Amino acid sequence: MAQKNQSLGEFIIENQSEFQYSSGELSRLINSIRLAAKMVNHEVNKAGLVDITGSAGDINTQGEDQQKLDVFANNVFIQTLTNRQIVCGIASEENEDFITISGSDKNHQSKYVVLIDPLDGSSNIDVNVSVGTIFSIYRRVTPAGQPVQLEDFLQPGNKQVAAGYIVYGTSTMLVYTTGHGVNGFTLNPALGTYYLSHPNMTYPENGSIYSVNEGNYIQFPQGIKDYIKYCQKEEEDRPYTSRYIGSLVSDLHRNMIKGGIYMYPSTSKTPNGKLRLLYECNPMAFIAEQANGKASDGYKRILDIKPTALHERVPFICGSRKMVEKAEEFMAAQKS
Ligand code: AHM
Ligand code: MG
Repeated sequence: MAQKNQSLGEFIIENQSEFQYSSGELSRLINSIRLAAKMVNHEVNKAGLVDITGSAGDINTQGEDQQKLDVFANNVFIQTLTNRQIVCGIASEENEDFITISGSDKNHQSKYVVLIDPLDGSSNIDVNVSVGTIFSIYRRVTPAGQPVQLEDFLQPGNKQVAAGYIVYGTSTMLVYTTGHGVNGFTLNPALGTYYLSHPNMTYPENGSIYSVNEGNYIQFPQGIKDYIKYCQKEEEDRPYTSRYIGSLVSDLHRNMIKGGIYMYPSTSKTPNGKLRLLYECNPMAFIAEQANGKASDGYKRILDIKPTALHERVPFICGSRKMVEKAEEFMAAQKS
């Protein structure tokens, strides 16, 4: 039973049995992510000092290379997961190809693969705006004991066993699901411990916030244009408020708490939108559904899409259930 103020470590142990395979492996994996996220958080919080201590590409005072934060985050997550011998493969938005965790045969016995966007929205770092990490975990489909294959990563989102995000914001929060609802933990930086602050998070069924890059408006499909006009129309519960940070994790986190819809549709220049199915859309869609929300490409459920490539992109509409359904109605009305 989730108790407010419980630490994440306690929560993981207590809820381990909820997971159908319950060997403790998944719990250890989430624990590793928690640790890596603390290291990234520490670095993100110092980002404003870059101008004082030297910028990426420089050598710092200790004679170490300054890394760009997204490269740093990528390395931290990969190294933490690799060193703990907890996964058999990792795919990252930052890497062209997936990584096979090689070494002893014991490593290959691991059943899980992790897909990760180590630092999403990293263009926001220079201006002190929140960024995030997104992760997604699957059981491999090829036999354990062998090197992982591409098919272990190209599974539809409905096969995820866990997914989550970390938002490095005014506070740092880790939010995740193992398919039994969504829980949010806030980091107490003085103690270095995450505490359960948002038990059983749910999207309000309806909301009044819409989040979209309206600079792309003229390139949007007609259905999205019509839906945006609907959001802006003066009616009993409208116009809705427009809020767009341009940092997926923060935009979705706010909308989950307050009620809202996030859209990154196709544009005439980018027919598949911008966001990546495996690293961004699937984990966020799993969380949204677990929180009574909905995620769609405009016509169908994100989690049912069968991926064909690691870095595949997809139009993404995610948020309060009734709002996403309304956007889908507008899309359907324009479908030729
Ligand atoms: P990134 O993975 O290169 O950081 O891009 C993803 C980000 C999301 O966080 C955000 O929602 C979106 O890109 C913003 O894109 P745009 O600036 O085109 O609105
Ligand atoms: Mg990203």
